[in-house]
Amino acid sequence: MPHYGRPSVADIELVEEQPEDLQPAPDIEPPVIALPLGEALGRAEASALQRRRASRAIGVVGPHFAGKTSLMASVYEILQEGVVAGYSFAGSSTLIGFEMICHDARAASKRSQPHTERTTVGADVTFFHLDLGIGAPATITSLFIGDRSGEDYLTTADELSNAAGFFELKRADVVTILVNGEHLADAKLRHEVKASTPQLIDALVEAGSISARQRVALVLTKKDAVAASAHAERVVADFDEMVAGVVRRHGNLVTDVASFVVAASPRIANDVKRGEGVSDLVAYWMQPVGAEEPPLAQGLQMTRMIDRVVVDTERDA
Ligand SMILES: Nc1nc2c(ncn2[C@@H]2O[C@H](COP(=O)(O)OP(=O)(O)O)[C@@H](O)[C@H]2O)c(=O)[nH]1
Ligand SMILES: [Mg+2]
Repeated sequence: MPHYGRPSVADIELVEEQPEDLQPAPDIEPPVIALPLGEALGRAEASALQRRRASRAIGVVGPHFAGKTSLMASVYEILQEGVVAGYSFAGSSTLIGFEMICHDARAASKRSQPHTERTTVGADVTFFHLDLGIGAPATITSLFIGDRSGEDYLTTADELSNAAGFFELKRADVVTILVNGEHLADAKLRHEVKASTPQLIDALVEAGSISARQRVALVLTKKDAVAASAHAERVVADFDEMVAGVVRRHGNLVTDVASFVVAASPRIANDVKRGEGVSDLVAYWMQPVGAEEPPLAQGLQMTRMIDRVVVDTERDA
């Protein structure tokens, strides 16, 4: 049900779900440089591609199992289905990498038991790359999303020197921190999540990995699990408190702090849709940096967190 004058996740999803022939023609010029259809990029390759055209660098941070890989798969997936936050898919040099993680995510959502993920623990950071087009004639911006194994980040709170090496965060336009919603809803794991997330963020700030000129996105993952839990409201309150704490402690340092709720790869059969909330995050990632012209009014507006998790799923019940 669209609410005119008050953009929400529901409106964005309606646009995405239009049949392909109703969507505006992307009118995108093909990238001039032929792209390899490769796996995730290493540091040098990503840097070379980054110099090619306007780009956004995104660092994704979160403990193992928070949903980092699923989130990246979901960004690729929703772009294959249609226009996301005004942007159309215009190419990628990490197509094979995306196809691999999407395959894994689809397989995982059919399994009842969690599986071991593909990311190699201890490996150096790898980047996924997407070219996104907007407007006619299309302006293309490259999006680079850094993926490092969860364990490297888990140890960060203890080892500040480790964080100093996280160059992909230092160079990121948006540092994206994932909070495992399923764990936050779990009575046994809740306290650990509530303690470790702020610790991780403080450590990254202290190490200079999060600094001025950057924006911070806090993302509550596994919305389906949160909505299905008996403690959905408490999870939302806990997450809100975490966000408020980050704003309080680091709001003066960073350019902006925003929060999101996503379901990249839902497993629970409720009203939460696959990829829900991900387009809002993409819109935030793509926001102009520095003196750049804004590509298009995004109309992105934050809904109260509680509405995004609880009311959304109960409204149709
Ligand atoms: N219920 C639920 N599970 C999810 C969601 N997204 C990811 N997962 C599961 O969470 C586990 C960890 O996800 P993964 O993306 O590998 O996390 P990573 O270790 O941070 O890269 C996998 O079993 C995923 O299937 C979601 O939206 N809902
Ligand atoms: Mg992973």
